[in-house]
Amino acid sequence: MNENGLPAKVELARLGHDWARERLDTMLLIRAFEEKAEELFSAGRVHGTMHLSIGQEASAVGAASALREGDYLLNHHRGHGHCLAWFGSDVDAMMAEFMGKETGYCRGRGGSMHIANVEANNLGANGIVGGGLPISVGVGLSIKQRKTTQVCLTTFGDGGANTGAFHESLNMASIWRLPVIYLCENNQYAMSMPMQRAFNIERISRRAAAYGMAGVTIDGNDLLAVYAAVREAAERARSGGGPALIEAVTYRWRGHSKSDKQAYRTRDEVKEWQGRDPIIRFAAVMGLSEAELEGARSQAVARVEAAVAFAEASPEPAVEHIAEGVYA
Ligand SMILES: Cc1ncc(C[n+]2csc(CCOP(=O)(O)OP(=O)(O)O)c2C)c(N)n1
Ligand SMILES: [Mg+2]
Repeated sequence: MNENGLPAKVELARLGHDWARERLDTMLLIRAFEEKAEELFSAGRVHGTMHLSIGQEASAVGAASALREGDYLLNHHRGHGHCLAWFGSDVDAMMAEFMGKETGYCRGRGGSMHIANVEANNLGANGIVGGGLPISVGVGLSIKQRKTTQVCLTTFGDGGANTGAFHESLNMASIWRLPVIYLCENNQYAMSMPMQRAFNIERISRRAAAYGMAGVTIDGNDLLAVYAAVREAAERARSGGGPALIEAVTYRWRGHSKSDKQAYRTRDEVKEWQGRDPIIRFAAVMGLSEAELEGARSQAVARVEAAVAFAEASPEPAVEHIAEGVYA
């Protein structure tokens, strides 16, 4: 059953095979991209750090699918999937950014954690936990003053929901009825801190009541559940109904970042969550055979390999331009 009470298969039939296939392909692209990025990082060909969202793909693809071109995205540090699922997504520019090349989204200056695509209203990620939350109030206010029907999707983690910025931002957005969708990707941990030790409530979405906004907890590994929840929130926001808080319950398969030894969780726990793979679950609802899924997976891997070739052939940023974007 999905959020509308419809069996998933009936809901998917309504959305159509092409719609579903596109969503599946985007989830596979994100998975293949991050697996490749991880390999390149280990080989010393991508620098900095990296926060992989492997296992959380349904949240990124489900959310973007429920929105329209022209809407805004404020992303967080675990946001590769959101960038790849967003409007105007370009896997070549994404890989080039990771590899520090001039053809990257931010001309190689941002790297994995700071990818923005302002032309597509992807306003970028933030290295400060909860850092996108106050910005969402500004974006929401701007939309309201311009009287458009845009909305702003703001992503953050369970840890982000325990910052002061979370409380201030949700309160302000609610008072001013701003068209912002707060998508909390509760992946059970903030670095090594388990969610159970950081909250005295079971569901983060309960906090919405304190600010007088709608709040819902959904299965974040179910693309259709994310899609339905974000669509409902977007419809409400576009018609002046104000913000909403969506808690998408999910799990990161990899460590917090590339330096995490993961001493705080067991292999069995990771395995258990891997059994809830959002991609395999969605393919099953689509009724794809194993061979069909493998075919789709190979296409995604080939697309990512082409992006690596593009990035490798791209020039490094020239030294003469080093101060651009630093001084105004
Ligand atoms: C204000 C601030 N405090 C602490 C950190 C260090 N830090 C980086 S990521 C992180 C955990 C974030 O956890 P969560 O919000 O659940 O997102 P997840 O990494 O699980 O996706 C912390 C504490 C930071 N970057 N910014
Ligand atoms: Mg987390």
